[in-house]
Formats: sequence, C-alpha cells, structure tokens
Amino acid sequence: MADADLQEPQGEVEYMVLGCGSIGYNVIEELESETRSILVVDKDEKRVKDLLDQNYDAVTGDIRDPTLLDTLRVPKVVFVLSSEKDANLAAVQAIKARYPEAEVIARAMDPLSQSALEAAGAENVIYPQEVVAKAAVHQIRRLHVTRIAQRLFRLLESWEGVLGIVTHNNPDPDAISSAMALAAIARAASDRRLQTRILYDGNIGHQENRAFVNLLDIRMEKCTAQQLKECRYLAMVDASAPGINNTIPRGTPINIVIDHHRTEEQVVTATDFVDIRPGMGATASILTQYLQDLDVPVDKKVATGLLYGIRADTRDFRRNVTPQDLNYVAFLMPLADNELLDKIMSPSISKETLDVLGKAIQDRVIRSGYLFSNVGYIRNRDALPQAADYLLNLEGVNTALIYGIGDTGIILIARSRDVRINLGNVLAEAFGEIGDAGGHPNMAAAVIPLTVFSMVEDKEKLLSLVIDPILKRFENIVGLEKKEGAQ
Ligand SMILES: [Mn+2]
Repeated sequence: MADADLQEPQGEVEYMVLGCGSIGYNVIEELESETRSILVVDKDEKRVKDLLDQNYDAVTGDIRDPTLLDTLRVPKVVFVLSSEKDANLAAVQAIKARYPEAEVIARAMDPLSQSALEAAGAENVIYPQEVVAKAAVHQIRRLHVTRIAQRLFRLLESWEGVLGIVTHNNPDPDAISSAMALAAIARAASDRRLQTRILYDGNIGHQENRAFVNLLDIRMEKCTAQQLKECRYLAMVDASAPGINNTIPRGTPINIVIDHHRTEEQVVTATDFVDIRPGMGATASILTQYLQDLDVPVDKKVATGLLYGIRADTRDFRRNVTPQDLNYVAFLMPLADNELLDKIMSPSISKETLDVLGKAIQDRVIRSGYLFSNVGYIRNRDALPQAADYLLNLEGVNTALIYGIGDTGIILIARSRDVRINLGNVLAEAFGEIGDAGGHPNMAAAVIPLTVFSMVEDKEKLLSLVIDPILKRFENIVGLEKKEGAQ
C-alpha cells in the first residue's frame, strides 16, 4: 500500500482512461479544456512515455490485470477504451467489483460485446461504428433540411408581387404563427419586393387563439375570391391541398406547401416547393428551423407566436413532440416575450364561452360516468371543447359529451379520462357515416351536417327533435343502457 500512497501526490484524479489508442487519446484531448486531472493507463510503454512528455499523468499497466486496481485509486468516472474486447470486459468487471459507484463508459468492439459490457455494469457503452453512423446520418439530415430552407429562400428571393399565405379553416396558433414566420422569411428574402397576406376562413374562436391574434397584433384577412385574384402566388401552411380544410377552390395552383400532417402524396400538388414532415410536432417547428438556418432575424412577435404554436400543437410539449421540436423551443425561448406569452395563456373568458359553460353545467345529465350536456344554439363552436374540458373535472365524470347546434350542423365534442375507450374510434364508428367524426383516444369531435334542415328558424327545437337517435348510436357503442330519467 505504500506504493499507492507514493503515487498520489497531487490529490484525487477526476478521470481515468484505460487504454489510450486513438480513441482514448481523443478523449483526453476533449477533456483537456475542462481538466488535466486525468490518469491514463496503457500497456504500451512508448505511448505512456509520450504522454508523460506531454505532461499527462500516465502509467504502464495491463488493464486485464485484476491487481492493477491494488495500486491505483479509481475516480468517479472511468473510460475503458482499449481496442481489445476481452481486455475491456475484464477491466469493467474488475472496476465494478471493487468500485460499484464508479461510472464506467466502455468501448464495444462489436454489437455482441456491447451487451456483455452492459451486463458487466458499464453505465454507458459506446460502439464507435454506430456513433459514427448516427452522426453521419444526423449530419446529412441536418444538411438536407438546411438545403430545403435555402431553396425556399431563393424561391422567395426571385418573386415579386403578392404572396397569399393560406392557413386551414379556423386557424390555430400553429397555422397562424407559421404564416407569420413565412411572411418574415419572404420579407427578408425579397427585400420587401414580395408582399404577403395571411388568408384564412372560418373563425378564430377559442379565446386563447383570439388573445393570441390580438396580443401579437397579427393582420389576417378573410380569404375571398377577390383576395385570391390579387395574389400572384399562394402558399399553404399547416394544410396541404386546396379544398381540404380550407376554402381555396380545388384545383387552384398552389406554389408552396409546408405542413406536418400526414397526407396522401397524390393530393399535394404544389408547383414550386413542398416540405411535409409528418414526424414534426408542429408546422411552427419547421418554420423555426428555416429561420434558424437562414439566419433571418426573428422579432419578438414571431418568436412568441412560434413558441406558442409549438406549445399548443403538442399540447404543452406532451403530444407527438420530438427532440427537434424541443430544440426549436430552446432556440425561440430567449427571443420570445414572456410577458406576452403569459397574457395569451391566461385570457379572460368571453361572455359567450361563459354562457355555454353555464348552460353545459346546468343541463348536464350524468349516467355511469358519462356526462351529456346540450348547450343548444351556438355561434362559436370553440366554446364547446372548453366546456367539455371543464366538465370532465366534475366528480364521478370520466367522459363528457357536449353538443350543440350551429348554423350548418350539429356539433359534438367529447373528452375522456377513461383509458378503456378510444373516443376517436367511437365517434368515427357512431357518426362517421352521417357526418365528419374522429380524433384521439381521449379527445374527439363530430360534426353532423343538417343541410336539409338548415333553413329551420328554431335551431334549438330542431336539435331536440333529432338528437335522441343520434346519441343512441354513441350509447350503444359504449354500452350505456338506457336508464330512467335520461335526457
Ligand atoms: Mn399543426
């Protein structure tokens, strides 16, 4: 033990590198910026001498030798990096037997030794071939998306006139912020030769969305035939084809499509530029990548909008979110206006939403965990999901189905906490044939058009006449038996 004492004049070592071939040497060089408190063990005397000449701490030793650890104090972190598979395994086993607390990063020589090293207790096993392959693929993907951004930039650079940026109907923050970002890129690329207009149809109903548009002072215009005529170019964001969830006549030539929804390829017919990435959590993430790669200045409003767009489309970064989405969030964070973001997220409730909520609470019927509520005639359909979200919090309620009638049809919104049912499927099965229905396992919606009856003055009366058989379909599928006093 006297030897060991002699060997440690400069106190504790932070890192130990066992086996110092080319990978080991690269590791100590990498660590050097942080610390020189590294002890290297290698069996090659010449190499050890070289390291000593370079002022590294190094000793000659065979990492296979179990007595090696008798004389060396093992630090918290050990790299086992020789090019011999058995030696690496023996070293990991010896370290873990004596110093179970040490964190061991080991180099595997093939996929098989990877699992052997893991079984021996290595915290981290690196198979260099795989690391290089991953890095290569990552780099090429990165390059690929950068090229896409550059292509868009060059395209916009060459255009003059008016570019109409069309969102889907009832645009949400993802669509709206993506449109803002595309407008910013167009401005930067064309040096303002290209004007932009953000066009939409439907409503911006959800109060958070209205707050979003108002607070960020976003100029959006209703998409009319006249508007379309004035646009020399058309782009679609968060939507991919004319006539599908937007009011652009089918067959209208579209120049640019940027979207993250999975679409059947033959539907997309943009003439100049298509970027559809179903892997992404939000279209706003794609636009953020463009801004970042193109080095287009991102003003506070655009950054705040995009950040909110990604947040909303991924349900607070919980649904379909990818590491890339989070990277873009990190990029936007310091550029965004936090105070504004807070204001958007806690808007005051509109009178209409309050009315709908009141009605939904008052007229609720609860049967074996299912809550049904008729809110009658509604002008703003976005009040319905808010009411459903709210009522789901009531005690004894696992699933809430709120319905009302608008100018063109019956709207049903469902929310559930019950993991046994898949609402999207249930609604599609119940109402798919008579309307538009579907969604996610715990949130879904259906719209049943009432073309024939749309002339009827008294919508509430109409709803009460037709709703029973409609709800029956839902009840049958979820297995709710008719009980007294229902409806
Ligand atoms: Mn979206």
